[in-house]
Amino acid sequence: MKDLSHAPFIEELCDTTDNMYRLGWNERNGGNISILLRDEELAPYLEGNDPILRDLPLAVPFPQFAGRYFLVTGTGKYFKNVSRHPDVNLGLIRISEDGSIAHLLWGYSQGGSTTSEIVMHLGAHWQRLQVDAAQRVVMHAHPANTIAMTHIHPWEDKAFTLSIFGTCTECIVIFPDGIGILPWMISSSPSIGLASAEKFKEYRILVWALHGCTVTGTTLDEAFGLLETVEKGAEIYMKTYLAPNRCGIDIGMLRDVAEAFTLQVKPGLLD
Ligand code: 2HA
Ligand code: ZN
Repeated sequence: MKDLSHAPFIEELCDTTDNMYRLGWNERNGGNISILLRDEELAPYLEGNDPILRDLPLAVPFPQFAGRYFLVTGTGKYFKNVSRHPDVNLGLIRISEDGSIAHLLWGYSQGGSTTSEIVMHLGAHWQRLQVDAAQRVVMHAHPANTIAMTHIHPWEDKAFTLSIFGTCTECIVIFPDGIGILPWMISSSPSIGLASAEKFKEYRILVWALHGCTVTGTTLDEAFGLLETVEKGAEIYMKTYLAPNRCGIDIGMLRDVAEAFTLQVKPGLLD
């Protein structure tokens, strides 16, 4: 395997982790990203019979991804450090034939493994690919306002989505398919991974109560933009929800936006 450090997909991931860190979404080792790489973007870096550096067992097997390559942030690694040392903080894995092992081909050069949320990532990739074959990015972060909102708002998909839609006009335009919420669960567990995968059948955006937010996208930019817009809505919500003269965007106004922009709003959301 040739050195991937300057591959375009690594450089883009480094820019993204830098931006996420500077926005305060990924403190310490918080957050994780995975990208399902296309064979053609990886081909220039493969050398035929690339040696497996280490085998990393998966708690839940994903035979449906046998032979597929993922670029994944490492467990315990800091987003703050990814761009300076991509080979330490990122790993390129290939899923084994039976789906139970991630073969490490590059990265995690000072030890370590894939993100602790790998079951959620692989589950989310699989479910979103069934909906849209172009979706290749799963991005998890801890944006403060989104988490804060889950302290004061019911954990209910439709109500949470409408509260965010009510904050600024752009939200319904950017994610008319809404936001799913998972009640508080132990993070990094196979059970939160599998429960999340269920929600990703329906949503591209999943808020984990009292923890953070995960989005899926076709590109890093698209996923980043979703997170950014959810967090902007949550910030406005947190700044205004106690104001006695708060107005907000009501259902009638949301219907007008949906019509003006011919949005594919999730059925039932604006009823
Ligand atoms: O990577 O964000 O959810 C640390 C986490 C766990
Ligand atoms: Zn997290």
